[in-house]
Amino acid sequence: MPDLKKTFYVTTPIYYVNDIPHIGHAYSTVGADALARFKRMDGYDVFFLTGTDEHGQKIAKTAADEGLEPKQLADRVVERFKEAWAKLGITYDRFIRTTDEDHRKAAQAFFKKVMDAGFIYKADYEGWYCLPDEKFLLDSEVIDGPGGTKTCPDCGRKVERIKEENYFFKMSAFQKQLEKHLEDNPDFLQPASRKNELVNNFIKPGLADVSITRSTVKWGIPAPVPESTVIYVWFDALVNYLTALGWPDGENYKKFWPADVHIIGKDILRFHTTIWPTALMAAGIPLPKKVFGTGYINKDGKKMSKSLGNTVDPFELAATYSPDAVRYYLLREIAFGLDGNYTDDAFQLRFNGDLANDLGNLVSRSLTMLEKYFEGMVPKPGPQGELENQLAAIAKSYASKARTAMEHLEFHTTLIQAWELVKRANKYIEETSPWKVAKEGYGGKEKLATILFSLMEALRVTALSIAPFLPFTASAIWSQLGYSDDIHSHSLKETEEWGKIPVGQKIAKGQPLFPRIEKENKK
Ligand code: ME8
Repeated sequence: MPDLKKTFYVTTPIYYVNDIPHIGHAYSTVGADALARFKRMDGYDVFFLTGTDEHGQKIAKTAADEGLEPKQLADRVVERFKEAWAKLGITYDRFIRTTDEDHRKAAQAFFKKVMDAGFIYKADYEGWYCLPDEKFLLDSEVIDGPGGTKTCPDCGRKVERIKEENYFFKMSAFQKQLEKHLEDNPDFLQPASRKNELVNNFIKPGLADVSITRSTVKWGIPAPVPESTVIYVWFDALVNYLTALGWPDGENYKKFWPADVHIIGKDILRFHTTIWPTALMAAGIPLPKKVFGTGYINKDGKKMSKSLGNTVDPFELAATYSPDAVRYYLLREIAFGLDGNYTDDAFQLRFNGDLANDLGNLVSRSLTMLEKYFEGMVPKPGPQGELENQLAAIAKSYASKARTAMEHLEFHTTLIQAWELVKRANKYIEETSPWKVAKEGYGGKEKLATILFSLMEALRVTALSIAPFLPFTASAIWSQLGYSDDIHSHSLKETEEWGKIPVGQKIAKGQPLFPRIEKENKK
């Protein structure tokens, strides 16, 4: 029997190793992880790629400034990324490094393919280069800076004038084809709000040919040409999405390409929607289905930067409060395509409100009552009434709503939907007042059993619903409910099956999931 499972390929940017992981890197990676986990639970065979971008002038310079060889710097920083992702529960299938041997081969083969197709030529490059962005800029693009200098239109930093004999990719040949692709595939570039700006500013005015080698840079993959020159870092980095699948002949390439979504930040949307698709066209390779550009996270309304000293360390936050609190903040507070803000106050509000009050209390109150009234054993319920039907209806409607929201990477909407059940269950406790039923005996033990059974069901469905987003918390709820297997091997479909928790299952109440942050403990 052929394997008929649907496949899903999701990627993050590969991060430069000149910086240690910060909350911006965590943002795109946590988003990709939530999506990968969601799709796995929804029955897809998923390949989730992340990694590091290790070549180029910027890395060479940072390494030299620190008295290291570039590879030594990369080896050191890669460990920081891997540790960070382990702490945040990131379930990548491959961590690619552009210094990996298979990537060197793939980047060279890709270059050669585009050259053999006739889209690479040699010429002089004279123009501007933005080192922090590793980006060539035209005279018309740079901005006048202080003292006759020129600055980068994107990052605002000083650009340098370079003159090199390089190889160029004939991107201009794909103008019409790219425009048509964008028209025919409205979902290719998301969110839609970023599309107009990109098309009007960079595509419609005309695609310029782009230099894809650097003859004055030593740290890179040697280009497959007679001269000794390296492949331009972006023409090397983008190919990582193919390398990871074993392009051109690998089984995974046949299985997973084209990528379902490249998740990236808005800063690099232009590379992913101009050079990348046109180079793929030149090489005769199908285009990814979607490129999703996230917004930027600012700190207290200001751009985060090392020089301003206002970067947020997500791993310190994770160590203090829990990795899931960080994941939840990133996915719930900010709509994935929009710019967002980190503030300690907003973090505390989300933590104390949604996590401690709503979710944490629901779990602890419900399990405490089950221990008290039924010796910690899930009781056989009596007939369902109107209130139970309402709870069940909310639970059953989650999966299809979540699927729709996740198609557009609307993590915050999906979490709002998951919280509908949490909130409704909390209200159900107030409405049914199980402590009164127990004390006054009306409705009898059967009524009490129905209430507690329904609450256990609400917790079961909640644990499954939040599993892609708060994986550690979901596992904790699952084992407190008495399950001994791994919640992450379960299916989204089970959220639609009300009444599934086994009668007689013994729960094991644990520590509070989210102890409130009190003002004096505030960081
Ligand atoms: O650009 N808010 O790597 P990079 C949100 N190597 N996201 C942020 C962020 C912030 N403040 N800061 C960074 C590169 N990011 C290339 C990519 S891909 C083939 C090569 C995230 O280390 C965002 O996703 O500069 C952005 O696109 C990415 O980190 C840039 O990481």
